[in-house]
Amino acid sequence: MNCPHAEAARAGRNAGVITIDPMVQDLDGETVRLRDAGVLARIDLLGVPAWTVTRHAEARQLLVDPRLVKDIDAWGLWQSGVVTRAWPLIGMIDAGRSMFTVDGAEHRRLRTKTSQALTPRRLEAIRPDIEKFTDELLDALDAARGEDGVVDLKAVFAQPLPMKVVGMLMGVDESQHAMLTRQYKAFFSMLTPQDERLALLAELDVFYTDLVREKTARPTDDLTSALILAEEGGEPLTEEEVVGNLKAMVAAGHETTIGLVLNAVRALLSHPDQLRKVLDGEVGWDAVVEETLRWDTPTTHLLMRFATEDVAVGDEVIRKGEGVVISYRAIGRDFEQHGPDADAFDITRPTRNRHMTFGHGPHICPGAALSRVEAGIALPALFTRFPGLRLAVPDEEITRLPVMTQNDMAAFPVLLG
Ligand code: STR
Repeated sequence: MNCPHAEAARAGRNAGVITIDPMVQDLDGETVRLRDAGVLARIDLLGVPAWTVTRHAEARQLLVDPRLVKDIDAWGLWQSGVVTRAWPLIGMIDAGRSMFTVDGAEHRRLRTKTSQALTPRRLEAIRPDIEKFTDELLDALDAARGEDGVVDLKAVFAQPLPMKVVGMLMGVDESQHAMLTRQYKAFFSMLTPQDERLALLAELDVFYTDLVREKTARPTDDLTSALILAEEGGEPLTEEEVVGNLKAMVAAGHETTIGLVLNAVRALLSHPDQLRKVLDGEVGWDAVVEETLRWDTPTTHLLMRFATEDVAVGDEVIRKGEGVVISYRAIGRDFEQHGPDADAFDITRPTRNRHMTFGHGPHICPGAALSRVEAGIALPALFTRFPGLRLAVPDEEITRLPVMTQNDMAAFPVLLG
C-alpha cells in the first residue's frame, strides 16, 4: 500500500485505542469494538488521535452542544502543526467555508436557502425527473448485461442516479458528471496518494469557482443560482461561500446516496423473506429505506468537531482542543436505542425510524428528504423491472473500498434475472 500514514497507524495500535482501518477489512468487527469500548472511544485515524461517540443518546446531546464546533482552527493538533494538509483525511475537515464548516448564526445564514430548497414539498416538483432518470438507467442496466448476464449495479445504476439528481439541482452539466464521479472516487479512496488528492481538490475548486462565476453572469433556475442571488434586504453569500456550499452538496448528494441504494439492495437480497414481504406489499419501501439507514449507514464516521472547552461525557472528558468524530454505524447498532437484536436487519422493527443516520441538531443533513425520495423511487423501480434480481457472486465476495468515512463497495455484480 502506498499510504505511509496507514502503515504508521497500524503499527501504532495501542491499548484502549481503536485503530480505524483505512482498508476497511472488517467493518462489522470494528463497529462492535467501538460499541463495546463505551460511550466515548479513543480512536486512531491514520496516526492522529481523536474521540468518537458511539451511542445514540450521547451523540444526540453532543450534536446540539455549542461547545463543539466545526472550525478546524479550534483543533489543538492543527494549531500546533501536528496535523497538516499532508494528512489524508484533511479534506474531510478543511473543506472551505460552507454550511458544513461553520456554526451559529453564520451557519444559519449559509444554510437556510439550501434547506428550504430541499423540503419534501419542494422536492415533489422534481419527482418526475428522478423517475425519468431511474427509468433511463434501468434501460441502461438491461443493455449493459454481459454475455454471462452479469452487470455492475453500482457503476451502471446506483452511482449515476444521485449524480444526475444533484447535478440537475445544482446546475452541473451532464458532460461533467463522469469527471466528478472519478474525482470523488479518488478523493475518498485511501489508496490515492495525498499529493494527488490535494491536486484534485484544487482542480475541483477551479471547476466549481468557474461554475459559480458563470451562474453569476447568467443565472438559471438551479440552486446554485439561487444561492448567488441576494435575499430581499439580506446579505448575499460570498463567492467562496457559494462554492463551498456547492462542493458540499455535490460531494454529499452523490457519495452517500450510492451507499443507501446499494446497501438496501444488498440487505434485501440477503434477507429474501423480508424482500418477499415488501414485494407482497405487506411492508412499505419506506421501511426498507429507514432500516437500511439504521443498520448499514452510508456514512460510517463523520469528521469532525472540536471542543472549545472541556466537555464531560459519561466518565470521560473531551479536553478543550480535542477532536470528536461521530460514529454513525455504531450508533445505528446501539442496544439501548434499538434493543438486543440491534445487529439484525429487520424492516418490521418498531424503532426503524428512530435512527440518527442523518445527524441531529443544526447540521442535520439538509439532503435527508432528497435521499429518501431517490431511494424510494429507485428501489421499487429496480425490483419491479427485475423481479429476479440476484447477486452474481456470494455476498462475502463483495468488497469494500478503502474509504475510512463512508460505507462504499467497489462493485455490486448482479444478475438481472
Ligand atoms: C468532501 C470534500 C468537499 O469538497 C466538501 C465536503 C463537505 C461536505 C462533506 C464532504 C466534503 C464529504 C462527505 C460528507 C459531506 C457532508 C455529508 C457527507 C461528510 C468534506 C457525509 O458523508 C455525511
